[in-house]
Amino acid sequence: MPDSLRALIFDVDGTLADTERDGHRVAFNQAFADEGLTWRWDENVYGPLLQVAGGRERLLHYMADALPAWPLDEREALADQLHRRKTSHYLELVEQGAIAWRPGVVRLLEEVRDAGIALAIATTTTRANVLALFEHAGHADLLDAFAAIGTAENSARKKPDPGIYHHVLERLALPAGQCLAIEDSRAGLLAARAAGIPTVVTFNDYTRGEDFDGALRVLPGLAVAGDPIGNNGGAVGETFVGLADLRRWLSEAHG
Ligand code: XBP
Ligand code: MG
Repeated sequence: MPDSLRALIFDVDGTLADTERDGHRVAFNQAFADEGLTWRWDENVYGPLLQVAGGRERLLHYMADALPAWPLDEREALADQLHRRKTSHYLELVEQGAIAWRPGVVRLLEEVRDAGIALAIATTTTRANVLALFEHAGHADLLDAFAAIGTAENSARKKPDPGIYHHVLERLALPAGQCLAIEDSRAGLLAARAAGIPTVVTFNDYTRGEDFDGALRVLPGLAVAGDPIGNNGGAVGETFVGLADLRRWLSEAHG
């Protein structure tokens, strides 16, 4: 079957785990304190900043307002320094167990792996962050099941640019139509769709309400109360998105 599912490509931040509020955001603030800066990104400030993908890019965006008189090269040097520190704080937080998988994620990863379908990652975050998540949130063994792990280091441009998805498709050596992406944000959805990949959105508190036009399905998560995905006959309880759902949705996408 030319259109059958051959690979499932996961975004990381906000999709595999809710990393932003208690992870990246906290780490940015720790980096600001290290540098003697009074900047603090509370949850309300951080939400809109998430529209800018990439931690370094997010810092530069903020600094354009916070330090308007600084020449660009000095802002870039400070952004690099802050981002290095932020990454090291983030890794410490992950090591301390601050970040957990979103419900239903590990179950789906295992089901897809056991079915012999390729797993992949397409993220704008730093590679070390992805590896640490698997190692310290448990399930380091799952890393072996990933045929491609595309991270910030593999694409100069961040989502919504499709660069990271193109990289992952090339590594997988598969056509976009035989893959399915899972994303949590509009920027991620646009990136995957621009690479031609059918995409399921599992939104979170930061991305709820974004425009997900073009998604194959828009869900509150991979494990949801009630029966929004229609695979348990309407019974109330916890329902997990499984491989059968993904296959069904993908075949719908191909008409
Ligand atoms: C989300 C991002 C990242 C993180 C911070 O990536 O935009 O920038 O917020 O990580 P995705 P870095 O949803 O694609 O996983 O500071 O390492 O960029
Ligand atoms: Mg994301």
